Amino acid sequence: MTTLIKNGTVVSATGRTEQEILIDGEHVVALLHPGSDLAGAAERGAEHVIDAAGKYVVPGGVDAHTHMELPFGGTNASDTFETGTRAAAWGGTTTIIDFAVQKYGENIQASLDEWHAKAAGECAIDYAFHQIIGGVDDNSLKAMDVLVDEGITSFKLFMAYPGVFYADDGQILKAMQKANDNGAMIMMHAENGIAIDVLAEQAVARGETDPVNHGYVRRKELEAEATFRAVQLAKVAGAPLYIVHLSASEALEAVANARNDGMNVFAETCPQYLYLNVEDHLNAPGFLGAGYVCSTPLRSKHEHHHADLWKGLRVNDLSVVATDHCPFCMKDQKELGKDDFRAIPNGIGGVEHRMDLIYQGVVAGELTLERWVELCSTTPARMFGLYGKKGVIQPGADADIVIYDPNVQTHISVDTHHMNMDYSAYEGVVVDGKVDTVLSRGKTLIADNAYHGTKGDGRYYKRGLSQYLM
Ligand code: DUC
Ligand code: ZN
Ligand code: ZN
Repeated sequence: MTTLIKNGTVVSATGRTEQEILIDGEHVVALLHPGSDLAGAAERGAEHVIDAAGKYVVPGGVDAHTHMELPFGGTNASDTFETGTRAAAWGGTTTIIDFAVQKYGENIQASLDEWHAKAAGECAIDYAFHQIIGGVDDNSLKAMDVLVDEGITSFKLFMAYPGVFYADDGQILKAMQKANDNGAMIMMHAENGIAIDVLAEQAVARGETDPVNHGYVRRKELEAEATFRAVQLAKVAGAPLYIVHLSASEALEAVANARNDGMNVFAETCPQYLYLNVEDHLNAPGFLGAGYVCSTPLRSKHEHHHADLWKGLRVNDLSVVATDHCPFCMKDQKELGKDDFRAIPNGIGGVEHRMDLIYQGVVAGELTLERWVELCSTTPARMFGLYGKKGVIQPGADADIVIYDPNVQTHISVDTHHMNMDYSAYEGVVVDGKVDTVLSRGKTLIADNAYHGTKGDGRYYKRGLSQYLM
C-alpha cells in the first residue's frame, strides 16, 4: 500500500515545510516538493492520497510514561493495554513506553515476562518497556545488564512508597553505578517517601482524611529535597538521571541547577501539572478530589508552579511531556480511600489528551509548534532509544503520522473520551485543535472520527541507548 499525504504543513522539532510525504508499506520513503515531477509521479502511483490542506502533519506522539493495568493499592489501573493504547491512538500518540514492575522480592525477568504477556497481541499502537526496580539487590543489578541487551535501557527507582517500591540511598547509588557501566538511564520518582509517610500518619491521626490531604502531606519541599538528593547521587555515581513527573517549582530549580552545572540530568512533566491544581481539583467538593490524587501531587494555584513549568518547557529544563497515565475509576477504585486518603489509588488517566493539551501551549504562545513536536514526540524518542524509527518524519522512519487540524475545537468529557475511566480529570475543558488522522506504520488508525485499527496492530520495540548520553 502506498500513501501520499499532500497539501499539509509538515512540522518537525526543527522547522516547518510544505512537503508531501510518500509512504510505502510501513515506512516513509520520501518527502517531496509540491508541484515537482517526483511529487506528480508519486500521486499518480499512490493507492491512497490524503489531503491535509490547512492542517499540520507531525510525527506520531511518543508517550514515555504510562501504566496500563498497573497493580496499585489493591487494585489495577483501569485501562488495559487494549483500551489504553486505543485511547492513545485517538489522541495522536502512536508509541507508549510502559513500565514493567518488579516489587520487593520478585524476580525482574519474571516481572518483565509478565508485562510482555499482558501487552502481546493487545495493543493498538507500538510499545516498549522501562523496568521498575522495586528491590535493588545483587540479582536485580545483574539483571540490569541482561535487560539493556534486551532493549530495556531505562530503569525507574522510587524514593517514595516505603515497603512497596522504595529504594534507599545506598541501593539507588548501586543502581546508578550500574547505569554508569552499562549506559542505561535511571528514571527517578523523586519524593521523600519516608517523611511523607510520617506526615500522612499524623494527618490521619488528626482526622484529616479527605483527598486534599494527599497533596498537603506530599509537600513540595519533599519533592525538591528528593530531586536534589537524586542529583547528588547521580553526580557521585557519574550516571545520567531523568526525573519523572516533576510538579514543583523547587524541584525544577534543582534540575535547572544540575543542568547548568553540565550534568546529564533531564526531567519530564505531565499535563496535569500544567493545568490542574490543589484548590480547584484536589480539594473539589465531596469525594471528587480523589479523581485528582496522583503522585507527585498537584500543586497550589497560589504559587508559581504552572508558570515555572511552562517556562521550564520553553528553556529545556523540562525536556519531555509524558502523561504518567494511570487511570482508576471513582467507583470501586478511588472509593477505596473514602475514609482515608492513603488508600486512594494514585493516578490520573490522560494518555488520550496529551497532544491536545500541550498544543494549547502553542495556542497560548507558550511554545512554538516545533517545540510541541519536540516535547511530545522527538525528544522522548531520542531520550529512550527509539529515534529514527519514531519521533521523526524522514525516509526510513516508521510511517507514524498525525494530521492535526488547528481549526476545530474539541470538548473533553467522560462522555466522549475513549479511556476506561468513569470520570475525566479535564471534564468540560475546551481544546483548540483536534487529531484528524492517525497513521501507525502506514496503517490508518483514526480517520473521519472513527477508529479503523485492530487490537494487536501494535508491535513491541526493543530500544537502544539514550541519544542524550555520550
Ligand atoms: N504515581 C502515580 O500517580 N501513579 C502511579 C505511580 C506513581 O508514581
Ligand atoms: Zn512515579
Ligand atoms: Zn508513573
